[in-house]
Parts: sequence; C-alpha cells; structure tokens
Amino acid sequence: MKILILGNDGYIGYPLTIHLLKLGHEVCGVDNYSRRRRVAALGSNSLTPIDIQEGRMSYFRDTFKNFAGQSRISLGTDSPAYIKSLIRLFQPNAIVHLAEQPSAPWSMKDVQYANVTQRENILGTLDILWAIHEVCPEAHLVKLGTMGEYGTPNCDIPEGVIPEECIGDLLTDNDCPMAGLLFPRTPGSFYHLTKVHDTLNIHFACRNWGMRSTDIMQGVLFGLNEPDDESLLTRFDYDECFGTVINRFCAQALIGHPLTVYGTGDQKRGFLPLKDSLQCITLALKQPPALGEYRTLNQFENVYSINTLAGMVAKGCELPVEISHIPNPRLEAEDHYYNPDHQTLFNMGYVPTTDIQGEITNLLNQLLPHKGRVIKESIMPKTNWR
Ligand code: USQ
Repeated sequence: MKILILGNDGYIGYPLTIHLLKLGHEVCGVDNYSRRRRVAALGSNSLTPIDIQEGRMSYFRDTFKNFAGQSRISLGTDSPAYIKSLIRLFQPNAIVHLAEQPSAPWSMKDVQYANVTQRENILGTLDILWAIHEVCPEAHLVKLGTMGEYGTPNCDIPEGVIPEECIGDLLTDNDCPMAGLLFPRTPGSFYHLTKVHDTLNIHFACRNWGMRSTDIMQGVLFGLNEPDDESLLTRFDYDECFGTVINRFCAQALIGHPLTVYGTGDQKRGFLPLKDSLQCITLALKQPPALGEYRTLNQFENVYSINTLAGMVAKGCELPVEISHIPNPRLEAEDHYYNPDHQTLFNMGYVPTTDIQGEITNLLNQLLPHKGRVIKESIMPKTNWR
C-alpha cells in the first residue's frame, strides 16, 4: 500500500513510519517540525534523546528501499497547492493525518495560541480534504480525532453517531428518531473544538464527494515504542502542554517530584499505550471503509481515573513517590459518569495491552537512564483555563 503520513516526525508519526516501512508499505512523510520548536519554546525537551530531523531521514533512506521521501509542509499555513501537488505526485492509497497541534493547554494560553491551533488544525484538514477530492478521490483518510470531542456527558457515549436504539426510554418502541446523526459534542478546550470542526468537515466530504474516511476518537496515549536500537526511540514530552498525564507522572516520579494530580483526580478518560495506537491505526489501514463511508473508531484500551493511574505510577517506581493534589488549572468535571463504547476496533481484530501496570513499570525502566534530562521547571502547570 502507498501511505502518506502527515506529521511523521511526531510522537506517533515517527514510530508509525518505522512500523509501516517494516511491514513493506511504501511510505512518504510530511512534517514541519513545529513540535520540536514549540517544546523548546516552553523551556522543555524530549526526555528521550532524539535524533535531529536530517538524521532520522537518513536512517529511513539508508534502511528502507520503500521509503518514498519526506517533505516539509506547514498544513493550514502554506499554500494548499503544496499538499495537493504532493498528493497528486505520490497517489497514496491512504493518508494518515497526525499533523495537528495536539495540546489542549497550549491552545488555551492566549488568543494567538488558540488562533494558530484552529488555523493549523481546521484549515490544514480542509486543505487535505480538497486535495483528496481533486487529485486522489479514492484515497482513505485516516484522521486522528479525540475522545475529548464528546466531553463527559451524563450518558453512554456511542461511536460517533447516535445509535438506532434510544438511550433511555424516550419512545415506547425504542427506535431513536435521531439515529445516524452525529452524536452531540461538548469539547473542553479550543484544541478539542478543532477536532469537532474537523469531524463535521470530514463527515460532509464523505456525504458530498463520496470520500472514505476513518475518524479516530483516540483516548490519552502513554508510553514509548520498543525499538531494537535506542536511537530509534520516539520523543517523550512531560511538560504541562505536550506531555500527557501518565507520561508526565512517570517523568515526575523519576526525579522525585510529587505527582501533579489536578483537582480530586476522579476524572476518568480512556487510555492506551502507544504500541496499541500503532496497532489500531494499522488495522484501520488494512480494513478501509467503502467509498462514501464516514467511520468513527473510539480508540482506547480501557477507562481509568487519574487517581488510579497515579497509584500505578507510584507502585511501578522503585523510588518513593509522593502524590499531590493541586488546584485544577482546567475547567472540567471531576466527578462524572463515563462509559464510552469502543467495540468496533475489537471487532476488527484489536488485541489490547491489558497489563497497564506492567506497561507503566516497563516505561519507568525505559526512562530511567535518561532521567537526568528532565527540566524540572517545565513540570508545574502555568496555563489556566478560566
Ligand atoms: N491531568 C492531571 N495532571 C497532569 C496532567 C493532566 O491530573 O499533570 C489530568 C487532566 O486534568 C485531564 C487528564 O489528566 O483530566 C488528561 O489530561 P492530558 O493532559 O493527559 O490529556 P488531554 O489534555 O485530555 O489531551 C490528550 C492529548 C490530546 C488527546 C487527548 C485525548 O494531548 O491530543 O486529544 O489526550 S482525550 O483526553 O480523551 O480527549
């Protein structure tokens, strides 16, 4: 298969590129390296030492005959003609879109951060949709959305659309008059909002142009890839913006910093290890939807509370770990119902990593040799939602 990966220098994109090249796919990449610059601008770094971009590209070129090259394009900022001409030239069977600004706190800093997030994410995706429509209409768009699109409503969360059966007893025959419509979204940040706008645009492109797409509502990722050679580790962020909660807790535990549980810590989210995300994206690529089909996958292993995860990190660390509760910088429900469906991926063959405690313990051991790289000043949250 010919696969274009947008954002192939990132946390998911880099190991996904290696994974798909190893499977024999012809892979082409796009990145503008903004993640590297933005983490540095926050005064932070990747806990894992990562190669410079030219070094990574040389590795791909020298190791894989099926590496089709890499372009530097800023989606949503550069002219849409750039991505269109690349797609016209490469004619991919599938496009994996991971090239969005991925941080909720970053989007909440001030108007400029919110503006950049919405421009890059919404307009970047729009440019890709038009390019697919005009020069490669049968390509499968695999787009990374987020479980955060749904928020935390006080009811079960289906996969993307309202199910045929009413939730509750609205009608006696139990058929829902709104079945098939997109399930309502209540996102919690300007970042999460961009994913909702993307969903509407992609859904429209499928209905209007007969495009095919898999919109992945991904839960919170954690962990590292497990390459044969340490120099092929993916980046690992732990700062307040780009570090996700388990990754942050692991970095904190290793340097003896109290774990920063926001508020009560009773917030619940769906989580999955990085390697499960690679597995799920690969499954989506292997089983594309039909032309005109808009498919949603809720992608996570299981639901955990922040307190449970803090406990797992403390248990997995050989050093003594203090768990602290600090005022929540975000506006989010801390005590809430949370029961999202995630059956489709299992039906497609997803074999989840269920030993999350084992994964976290293993992650702490992987990170241990690099703990001297942690910049302590970048740990505490400085961005306030209110
Ligand atoms: N949290 C803490 N302490 C911390 C950091 C976070 O208690 O030091 C809590 C937050 O309050 C939140 C939860 O952990 O309730 C998750 O926060 P997060 O920063 O790990 O994840 P989030 O901001 O929700 O965003 C991440 C990814 C994003 C993806 C999303 C999936 O960065 O790209 O879309 O996870 S989801 O959360 O399901 O929306």
